[in-house]
This record gives sequence, structure tokens and C-alpha cells, in this order.
Amino acid sequence: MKRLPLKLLISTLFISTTFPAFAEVGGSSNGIGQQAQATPATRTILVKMDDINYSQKTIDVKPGETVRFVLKNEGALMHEFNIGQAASQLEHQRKMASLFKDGTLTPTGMAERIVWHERYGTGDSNPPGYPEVIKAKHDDPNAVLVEPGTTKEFVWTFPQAGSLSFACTLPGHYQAGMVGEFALR
Ligand SMILES: [Cu+2]
Repeated sequence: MKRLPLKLLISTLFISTTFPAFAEVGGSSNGIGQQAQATPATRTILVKMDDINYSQKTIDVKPGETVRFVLKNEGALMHEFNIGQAASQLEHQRKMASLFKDGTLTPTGMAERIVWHERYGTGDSNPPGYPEVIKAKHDDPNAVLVEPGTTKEFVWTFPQAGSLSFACTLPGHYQAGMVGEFALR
């Protein structure tokens, strides 16, 4: 068998690992709203994160409103701001746990994992085989990871109605109470 070029191998891997993320979250089609662009009129809400809390337990938003969230992580651990329904946030916790398990996410940030592939015909899959760098795929449109000591912006257009929460799905954080409700009114 002919050896696959490394580039092709990596892109194949990329597709297989990112596809579930797209299949899982459908933006506006599942009624949770969608990412948006801010305009000068967009209201800004500051949400601070520490270990292990959000600064708010409830955030008031108007039906259909677009809000710019400024997410400031003042803790020593990485945190997430995930907008969704409780069931999908529970599902996302499982995905996060698997990223931790494979070593591409750590309590403080993204990591890289190196897998050594066998150099064709040598029978040796350890160095000096050829390395492949694997990075965590966390590109869900309804969630953002905020590394310790950093601030990120996230702009979201809310639906007209629905029961939505914001949550951190890093292992143990949701259970520790890192979850709050959006009050659409
Ligand atoms: Cu957290």
C-alpha cells in the first residue's frame, strides 16, 4: 500500500474530529440564537469568571436582542461561556471530558499532543518515526473558551423565546455551580 502523504493524513483527521461539532450544534435552527456581529448600538455585558464562578447568576436579555459579552477570566483555571439549553450543555460536558482525556485540553488551556507514526516499512512507530501534532477542536459556534488572565468578546443574537442558560462545561465546573440563566423578557 502506498503511504498517504502527511498533509492528506492530517486533513482527514481534521475532518473526522471536527464533523461532530457541526452536527451537534445548528445555530439558529435549534432555537438558541446565533453568533452575530456587533454594531455601535450593541449592548455590552461584562461577565467575570473566577475559580469557580460567574459574576452573575442571571442575565436579563430582551427577546431577539444582540448582546456583546465581554468575558473576563480572573481565575487561574480556564473557563467556558457556553450558551445553550441544559440538555446540550450536558452533552457538551461529555465532549469536553473526552478532550481532557486525550490530553488536548488541560485545566489551564489548550494543549498539543504529538503522535508518532511509523516511518513506512521500518516497523517503528516511536521516534524517529514522523510526528503528527493534534490540537483540540473546540469550535462550537455557541461557546467560547477563555484562558486564565484573558478577556474575550462573544456576540450573540438571542431567539424570541426559550429557556437558555450560560454554563462552563469544563470537568467539574458545571457541578460546582458554574451555570446561570438568561431571563428573556
Ligand atoms: Cu469553568
